[in-house]
Amino acid sequence: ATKPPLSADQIADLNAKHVNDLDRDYDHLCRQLARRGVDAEAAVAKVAAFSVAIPTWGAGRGGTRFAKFPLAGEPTNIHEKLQDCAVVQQLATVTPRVSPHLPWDTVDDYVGLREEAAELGLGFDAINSNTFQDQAGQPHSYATGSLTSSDAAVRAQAVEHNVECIEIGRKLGSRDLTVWIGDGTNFPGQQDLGRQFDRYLDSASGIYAALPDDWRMLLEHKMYEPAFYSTVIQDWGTSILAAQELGPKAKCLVDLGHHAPNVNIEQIVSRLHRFGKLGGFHFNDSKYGDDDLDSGSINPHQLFLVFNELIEAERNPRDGFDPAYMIDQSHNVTDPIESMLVSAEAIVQCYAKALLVDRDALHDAQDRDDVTMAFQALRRAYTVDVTPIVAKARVEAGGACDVIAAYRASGWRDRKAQERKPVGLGAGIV
Ligand code: PSV
Ligand code: MN
Ligand code: MN
Repeated sequence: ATKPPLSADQIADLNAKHVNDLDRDYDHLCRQLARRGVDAEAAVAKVAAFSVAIPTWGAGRGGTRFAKFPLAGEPTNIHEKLQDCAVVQQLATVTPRVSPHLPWDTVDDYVGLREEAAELGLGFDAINSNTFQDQAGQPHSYATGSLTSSDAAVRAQAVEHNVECIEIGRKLGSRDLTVWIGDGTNFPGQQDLGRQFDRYLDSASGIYAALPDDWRMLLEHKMYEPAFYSTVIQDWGTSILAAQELGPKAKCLVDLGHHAPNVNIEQIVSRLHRFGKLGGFHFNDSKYGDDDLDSGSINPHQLFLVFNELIEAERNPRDGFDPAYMIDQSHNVTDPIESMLVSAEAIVQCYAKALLVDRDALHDAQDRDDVTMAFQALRRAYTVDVTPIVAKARVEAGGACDVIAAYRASGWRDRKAQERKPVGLGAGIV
């Protein structure tokens, strides 16, 4: 039996205040949408089936390279992080899986960790490997890069770490390995750009060879940082070339913050899908670079347009369509649980809006080159307040009508501030 951290009765009590209003708002929206020929109940069913994984590292206060400001009661180990993720899942009901990062989440007993998560109502999603930092006791440094280092012993160590991540992932019940490397150069001439990529392909094929049949290797690109002159896996072009070279189990992962400014990310989604290579997503938002801000906080329209492409992709599957959806954010100034709650809600809202697009009208307008009506098909869906649809699906799944109010009423963080050991200053900067 699961042992959820919050009391289900308390959530139901809090919901009792809202259910009449919610039903009225939902009925009104259903009637409004029905006039347009849109089925709100179908959207609720799709929303109820949607889920997005949350990152273990998102459960703690993040930091910048300048400072981290700890929060009283924040989790300091994987066990406490799982508890906080379980709180998010209980209230939001769309985040049933957690994505771990290794070696940050190292434990002695992974089978036990899987059982512990299951008791909290959680499973595990993609395993993230980490060869972008040195770890205590590791024989070789990643100062010269990892999978692409000019030093064969360093490359072997980085491959071995990824293979170990797969082994750990099997124990946890994961089926994806996400590989992001920080390798690149800071000076022109520092490395040969071609040979560096050759070394990547060679190392990556060593990892690929260790993948079980039902696993995928998700290649995550990022334009820059920590390397500032060139990055080996810098964009979706390099990513898809590598994925094609490696084989069918290699796919591309799109992190919304990892592109040049103003890049059309929804078009990248469409392109990757066209060639069966869209493997996963890291949701976040950004203003300037890889800011890892809360999803939908800066550009919710972009998030909607991304989901619009994802729905088109789902309707036209190529090579299967099963992207691993995950939040990848750094919560520097908020309670991480609150950020994950509102981010999950923002993601589902954009998905729900994209579900409301009248696709026949859109495709018809596109075929007739009616630019105004094609854009109107998107605009009409985007401007709908889908709060009742999303809340309805959540309450029916046992979650909270108002996620933040319920979380605050639970007193969770204050209780944890009494129980958990304080975080040391400067600890855990990532
Ligand atoms: C790199 O910026 C990244 O987006 C990758 O997904 C890493 O695993 C994560 O951030 C680390 O915080
Ligand atoms: Mn990411
Ligand atoms: Mn990132």
